[in-house]
Amino acid sequence: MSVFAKDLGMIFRPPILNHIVNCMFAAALALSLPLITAANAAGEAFGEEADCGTCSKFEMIEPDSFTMGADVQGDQMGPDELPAVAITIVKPFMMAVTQVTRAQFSVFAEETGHRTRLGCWTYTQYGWAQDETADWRDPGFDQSESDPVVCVSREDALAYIAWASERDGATYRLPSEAEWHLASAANLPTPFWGTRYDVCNFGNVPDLTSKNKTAKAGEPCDDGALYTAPVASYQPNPNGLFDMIGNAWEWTTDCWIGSYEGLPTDGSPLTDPVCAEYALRGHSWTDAPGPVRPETRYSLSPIARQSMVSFRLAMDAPPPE
Ligand SMILES: [Ca+2]
Repeated sequence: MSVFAKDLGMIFRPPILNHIVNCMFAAALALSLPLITAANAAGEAFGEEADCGTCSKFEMIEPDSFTMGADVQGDQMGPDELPAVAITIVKPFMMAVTQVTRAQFSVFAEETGHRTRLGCWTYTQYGWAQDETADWRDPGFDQSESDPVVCVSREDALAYIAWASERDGATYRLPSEAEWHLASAANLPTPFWGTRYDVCNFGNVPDLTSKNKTAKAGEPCDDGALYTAPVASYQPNPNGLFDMIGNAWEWTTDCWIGSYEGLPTDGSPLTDPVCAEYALRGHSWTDAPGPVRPETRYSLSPIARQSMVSFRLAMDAPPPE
């Protein structure tokens, strides 16, 4: 079930009512739902600006039990995937259908004046390097407004989330790593895309397009993208989420300790009040060790920015009516 946050009966706030109304209108159109609630009560006109370009659309992820990691390191598996942890997520949650786009982040940056300290780890003609002139607006390659925003630190992501939550009267957050794992369909016995020859149908990965150009190795297929691709350019995963493999790594809530030791079994994140690095998932358009796998982990300082890193929103599911 696809829904917009605005359609979930969130708390409505007068200063953002017009925006919410617009988003509800677009959501209702998409879902053929009746237009109801706060907007009518407030006497606002519907549909004058049915532009939901800055809203995020969500999918409900149903609860499940699954194992994350392994007790014995297998082929293609990093040592950071040890040990096996039996996870049971008992409540549904919501995951944004796409990564946050440049267009969405631009609105945030313009409205808040949020400053991203210049500098980003970018791909140059000499390989990967810190470019002190690069930032999310200029990550070292051309992007469309529909591409995922990159060169955003975890702190930038949290600032966006706080702003978007206030705007929408919602409580957005990053997903925990276990939630990301479940949402990415990594609990399935085989990759959702089938074989390595098929992964290009489901994501922008290091591939034959990028091999020996922006990636040393590549999957044996062609997705047509050297750098990032517009979000939702490829087929969604079984949960209706786009780019859950490739395009850009995604920040999670979890503190990174280099293993799953002590990972909570209820799907909540591993936390540490003094956390030097946080976990990311999902791969990107460029190299990562081994074939692309949804289980592969990555870690970065919360202030690090890289041109292969983005994020997507998550939130708790609304209580059943
Ligand atoms: Ca590619």
